Amino acid sequence: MNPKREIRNIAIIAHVDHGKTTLVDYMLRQTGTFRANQDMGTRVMDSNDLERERGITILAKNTSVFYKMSEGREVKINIVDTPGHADFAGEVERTLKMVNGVLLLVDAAEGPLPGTKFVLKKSLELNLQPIVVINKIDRKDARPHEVLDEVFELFLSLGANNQQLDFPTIYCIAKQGIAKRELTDPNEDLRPLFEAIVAKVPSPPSDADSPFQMLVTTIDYNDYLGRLGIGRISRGTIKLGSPMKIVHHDAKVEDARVTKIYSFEGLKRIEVSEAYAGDIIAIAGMEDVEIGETIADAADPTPLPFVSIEEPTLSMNFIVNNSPFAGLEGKYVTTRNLGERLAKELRSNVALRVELTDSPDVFKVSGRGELHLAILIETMRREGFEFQVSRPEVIYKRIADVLSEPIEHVIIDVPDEFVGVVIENLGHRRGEMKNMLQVQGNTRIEFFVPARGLIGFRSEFMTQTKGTGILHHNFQGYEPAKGDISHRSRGALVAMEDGLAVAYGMWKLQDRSTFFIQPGTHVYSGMIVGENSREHDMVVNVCKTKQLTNMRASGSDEAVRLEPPHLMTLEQAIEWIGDDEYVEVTPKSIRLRKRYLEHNERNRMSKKKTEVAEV
Ligand SMILES: Nc1nc2c(ncn2[C@@H]2O[C@H](COP(=O)(O)OP(=O)(O)OP(=O)(O)O)[C@@H](O)[C@H]2O)c(=O)[nH]1
Ligand SMILES: [Mg+2]
Repeated sequence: MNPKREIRNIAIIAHVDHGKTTLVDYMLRQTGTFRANQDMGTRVMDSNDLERERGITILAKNTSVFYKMSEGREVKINIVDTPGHADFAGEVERTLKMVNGVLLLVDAAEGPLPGTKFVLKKSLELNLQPIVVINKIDRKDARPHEVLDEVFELFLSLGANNQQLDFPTIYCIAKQGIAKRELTDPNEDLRPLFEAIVAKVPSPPSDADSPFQMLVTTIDYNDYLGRLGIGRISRGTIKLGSPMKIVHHDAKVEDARVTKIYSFEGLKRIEVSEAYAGDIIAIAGMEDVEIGETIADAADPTPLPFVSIEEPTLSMNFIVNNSPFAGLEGKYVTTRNLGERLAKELRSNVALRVELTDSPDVFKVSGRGELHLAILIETMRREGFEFQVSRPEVIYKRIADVLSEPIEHVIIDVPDEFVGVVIENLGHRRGEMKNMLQVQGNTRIEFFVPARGLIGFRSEFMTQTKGTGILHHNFQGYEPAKGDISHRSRGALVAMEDGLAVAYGMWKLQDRSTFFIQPGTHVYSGMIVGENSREHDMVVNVCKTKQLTNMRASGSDEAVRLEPPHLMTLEQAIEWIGDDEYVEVTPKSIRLRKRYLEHNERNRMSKKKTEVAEV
């Protein structure tokens, strides 16, 4: 082992989809992590099921490569691949504590977008060395020079200092593993990028002789070893069995034993017997360690500061399932199951909050956006959980005694013909237009919109722009609360009784409605089976079968031709429901229901509401 081994620690940051994970593939490939002819697949770092299904990165992950410089030196580059989607920005914030430099990827056609601004701001605040990577220069609509100017403007607007403004730029085609110093370079591999990393990113402090100190920035689980604390060693050396202390958030200090130490090599974690300052490692044997806590030498347990992660902006209630179908499809259904699972999630999902409510069956779960919460719900459902969730609500704050709400910075790219309809829609949602310009034949419009107003917007936007629009948004900040924003304009179709939905019963109703279920679906009284074409809710009997006596008289069953139902995804269901409705989530089903299932009770409750409103 050579404690003096050269190390660089970098994070790859960007707006969603600008090519981070793809670039990591080729960094791994070209440094021999995979044999030249080995079929490694694409986006290997996106290793969990939901990441692969959705084609996005959700969790930040570590890897490393050994790069041989042209003069023969070998440098270890620890790489953190981060998610670009705004809802997972908490992952970026915490992992930046591990690195000394960032590769800021920017799509050569799209240019800097809200996500670019957010991640760049965070890295400038931490004074990390940026390398700007203009990626996807192979795109037909690439405009690398303009994009570079826009990036420079962005640095300026974020108050970058002169040294930060002097960032190196590399042009890339991540998808082909090509990097160039100038657009005209004939180069065909990533060498220029690696060279820039080694030359420009400062090596981490490498004081291996002082007492050991490491901030835990990631937690992972290993089936055999339990909890792993991952971070960059700030100083000192760690050896198997060394006496250590964990300094907890509450300043309590606890003895800890190091049972295993891992170093990252490509996609593997390699067991090592010791590790030195500067390197990123995983430590096993510390069951109680949390993100943001320090592992330190027993003789000198001084804690390191953590970054403050931005607060959640959206919350939903997670409620124990009390529908008539409760417990039929899930493995974990009780209050205790739900409470324990959420507590476990809090230990690694740093941007999440869970609060108890007046009712023991209801947990208030808050996150950074709908997708943040939807991914948690989907993960839990796949693990066998069954529960209900309420309509997402934004989190208001009192700032200088003014009620304030979260505002999103929205950027929309649409063909000119849809500009009018988009402006009108966001106007209803209390959006304020900030800017409008032409980008590559499309119109780019910027708005500030209350986060509240964006709930349910995406699906309308896709329909209104016939799928051609592109929508980006990121948290901008809190502003004094805007006025009312109306929600759904259509009522729910509510099943009248328990039973099996049949085509005949549905067919009778379909002129007035869109169904969310197929015939043959088991329904219960109070379950939502579709959307009414009018504003009010309507109780319907979807289980109604044809009278036997009519059977022959009315001809064959061919008359029953049903429109295809609108089967909702989890996210669509969450966006659709109103205040008095829940989404019931089980490993097998996503159902919508009224909060009060019993029709009379529901009417009473809504009457009560009306009465209150009239006072
Ligand atoms: N044309 C072109 N497409 C690219 C290039 N690099 C990546 N892509 C494509 O861009 C899409 C997004 O790539 P990812 O690597 O998943 O992007 P990402 O930045 O990791 O995305 P998130 O982690 O979800 O933010 C994929 O379809 C890639 O194939 C490139 O150089 N040129
Ligand atoms: Mg990615």
